[in-house]
Amino acid sequence: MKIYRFKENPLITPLDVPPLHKNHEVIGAFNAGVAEYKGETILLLRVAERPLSNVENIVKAPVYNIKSQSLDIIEFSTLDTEYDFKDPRTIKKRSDLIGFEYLTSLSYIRIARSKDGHNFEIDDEAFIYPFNEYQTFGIEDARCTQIGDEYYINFTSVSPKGIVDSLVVTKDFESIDYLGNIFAPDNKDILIFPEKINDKYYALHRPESSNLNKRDVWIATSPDLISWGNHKHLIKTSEGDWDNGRVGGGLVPIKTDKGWLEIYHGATKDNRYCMGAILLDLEDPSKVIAKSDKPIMVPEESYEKEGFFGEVVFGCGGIVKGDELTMYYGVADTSMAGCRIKISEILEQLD
Ligand code: MAN
Repeated sequence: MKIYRFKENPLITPLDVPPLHKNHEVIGAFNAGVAEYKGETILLLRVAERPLSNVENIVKAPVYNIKSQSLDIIEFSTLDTEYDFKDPRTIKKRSDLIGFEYLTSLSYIRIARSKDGHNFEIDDEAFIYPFNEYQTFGIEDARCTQIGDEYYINFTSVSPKGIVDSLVVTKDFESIDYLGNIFAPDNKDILIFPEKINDKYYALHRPESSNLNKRDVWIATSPDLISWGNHKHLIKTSEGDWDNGRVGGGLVPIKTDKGWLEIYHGATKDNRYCMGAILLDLEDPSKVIAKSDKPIMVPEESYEKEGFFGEVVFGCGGIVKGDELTMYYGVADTSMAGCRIKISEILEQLD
């Protein structure tokens, strides 16, 4: 299977995005949801901003304050033995075996627009910025499902209450209507199918069981996109060498003659993220027809291997034209890249 990475990659880097907050730097413009709107390609970028720190041994955590509608900056000394700063994304309590106490950056969603799918212009303002108590640590990794002329955008909302998935809808990529939190904590990587199947909406989701140390993909149904039930386990991590840590949905499922094609991510226990593929039954997507035993894409290029958090390819959306998928994907938790893949070739690998 051949993957044609765009020669302009990376398409968008943090340097292309001016920070919205004073005394902050943009450290990531990545993991974007994708839509086509009025002939343009829209990327719903996850922009991560970090407070500037010019004092050695100080790490800062930005927290959105709902009351003052501004950021509180909490400071930690790296000499403080109560905390662990090894993972650049988080500040952890050493006494806690799992999880984190704070994030080192605050993410929100900002739009990049393009007429040719290669050259992007970035909006001056945020499109979706934290607006409630579930989002005080930020909002991340949007996915966008078009149903008719409505675009349903779901994203990860992070706060001390946990990691939930929230849903908004837009018709114009200017204003949004908030539809609430659709999956309870901890849950990420929700992918809403683009049409009803036998009169039900379907979504993939990735609950996290810390008791059993499980991060597998599940599937649920809904009459209205808001209440989700009928949860079933879909795919699990494998003993193999590329997805033994976690799996999670990636792109909005693509309808093909052979079934629903889901391009998902798998990560090792030490966080190397690749993309794999599964095929789900057209009439009942809770039935897995095939699963790739090898990844379809691995971090290979320098922009995929090196960055804020290296060895990551993380696709959240794409655009399908006939047999061709243009996938936009986050690289190294830093930038956005693009590639073209033939859907028929992915399906062949699943035979
Ligand atoms: C993980 C990573 C981070 C993210 C947090 C909260 O630690 O995916 O990038 O900010 O989870 O979702």
